[in-house]
Amino acid sequence: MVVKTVPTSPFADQRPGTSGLRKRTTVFQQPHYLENFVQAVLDEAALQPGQTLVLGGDGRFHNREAIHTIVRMAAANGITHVVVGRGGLLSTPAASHLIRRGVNGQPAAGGIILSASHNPGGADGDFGIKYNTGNGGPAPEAFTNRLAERAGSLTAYRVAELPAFDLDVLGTHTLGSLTLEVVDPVVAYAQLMEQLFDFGAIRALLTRGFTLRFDAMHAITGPYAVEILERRLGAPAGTVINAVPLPDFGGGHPDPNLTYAHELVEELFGEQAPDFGAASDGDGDRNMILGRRFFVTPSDSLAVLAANATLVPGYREGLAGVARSMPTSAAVDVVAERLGIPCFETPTGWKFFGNLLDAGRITLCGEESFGTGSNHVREKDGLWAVLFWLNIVAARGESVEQIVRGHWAEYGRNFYTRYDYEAVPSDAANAVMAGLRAQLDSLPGRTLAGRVVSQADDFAYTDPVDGAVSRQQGIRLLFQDGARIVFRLSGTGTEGATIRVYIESRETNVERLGLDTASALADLVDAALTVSALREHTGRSEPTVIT
Ligand code: G16
Repeated sequence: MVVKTVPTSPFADQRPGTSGLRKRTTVFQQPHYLENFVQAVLDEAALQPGQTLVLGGDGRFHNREAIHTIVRMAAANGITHVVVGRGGLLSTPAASHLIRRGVNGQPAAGGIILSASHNPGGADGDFGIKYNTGNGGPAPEAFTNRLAERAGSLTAYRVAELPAFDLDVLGTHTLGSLTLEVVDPVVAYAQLMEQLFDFGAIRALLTRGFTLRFDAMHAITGPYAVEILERRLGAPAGTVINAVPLPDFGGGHPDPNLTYAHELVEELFGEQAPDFGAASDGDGDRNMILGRRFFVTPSDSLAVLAANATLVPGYREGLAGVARSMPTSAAVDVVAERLGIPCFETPTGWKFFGNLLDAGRITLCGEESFGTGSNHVREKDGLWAVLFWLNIVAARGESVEQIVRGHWAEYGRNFYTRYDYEAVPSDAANAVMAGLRAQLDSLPGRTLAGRVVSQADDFAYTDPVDGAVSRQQGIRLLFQDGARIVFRLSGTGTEGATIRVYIESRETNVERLGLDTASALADLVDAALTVSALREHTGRSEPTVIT
């Protein structure tokens, strides 16, 4: 096997964000750009001969070329065993499962996942790459910090000349000292789902005429959803729409929210609406849940799953604890308190749940950004959330809307919305955050939107398991009545900055539980925009997306 050492110049922008390195595809197509970062990952991961690396991506434009390059670099760096999904495809949760489960009972040492998640794909879209460690979860911050330093100082990378190999042929390929195993991307994941959920009850629900629609948005979950929902659970053919993964996601934006999943939303809010609708994102880890003419906020979804977990076989024994990211509404906190279990508040980013899951301190976790998951893998999991909901619907014999309204009646309601201002010039976004930071000391005690600010801070988190500290994770304005306004800059965008404003109020008055979210939160939205001077700093009068 011939190994070439290729001189390279370091790239200053190879610092992973909330979830790996995400850039324009054209940035990744620059000579040596991908290779430079992959070399840093392989150096930092330091796999030993005999250890297994899992490799796969969401199938977006450039996925296949990148997989070929990474296989050749893995071989050149002494890795002897790579497991890759057929066609170079693996959803993010399936990759996490494969790392944990490994092959032949031997867990993998880590995995490389190619995805820019919900960001558009294609030659003009985005591309991304991240490393997951042996627990199946995104590498922790300490790792990604070291990685960024290494990528920023590399002067050469190694790549092997290998015989041609075909990613579409299942089985073992021997390539010099490397064994490349091409596996079916769906089977192991589908088996895991069958272990967790009552497929019999869901099948019976569908047989009784319960109708559902799943929008795979031409992204990775198509084959998974067809196999699980249509083949294993018996939903009619065509239940899964936009089921064929395409390199540019059919020109769409594979983000399962009310704005981008509009085809599904129109059907679920139309005359002939099915009973249940769901969508997932580019790499299959996000989910949106809809009932007939009813939207479930991700924060409420997490709370409902926690409250009903013991109806599901995989969680029948109850939950050790729950966690949510700081900007996620406190709806799940109320459930945790009622159940007498701990509830952790972490910074945004799935990597922060890893230690809590590994230590057995939580079973379920979730985020406002359409992500829910559990200890079954170390990523959020879109289809898992859909199956969890279907299992609950089957067990309770109620509609999605009845379940959520019943939940509000029992636990109170956390009205919740998020305003995103995308592609804002970085200077303007930084000015918004700096302006807020400058007011932190003077805000407590002030009245905004008729409510008294009880605390204002820049969220910092100390990991309860390893003591690692993460600072500057978002500006919080906490109100005496439980309302909150949070400001942060996204760590996943690729153009300028994205300002996220998260707004929440708590309601227990039964007369007001059914209010429309926009009117319930209107005064807090006004207060948020005023106190941050967001319109003045950015010149934006409207957000790009409201969820
Ligand atoms: C990633 C992270 C999530 C995070 C989301 C949004 O999800 O894994 O934990 O909530 O980004 O992050 P930000 O607000 O910084 O843009 P995904 O689905 O994009 O991989």
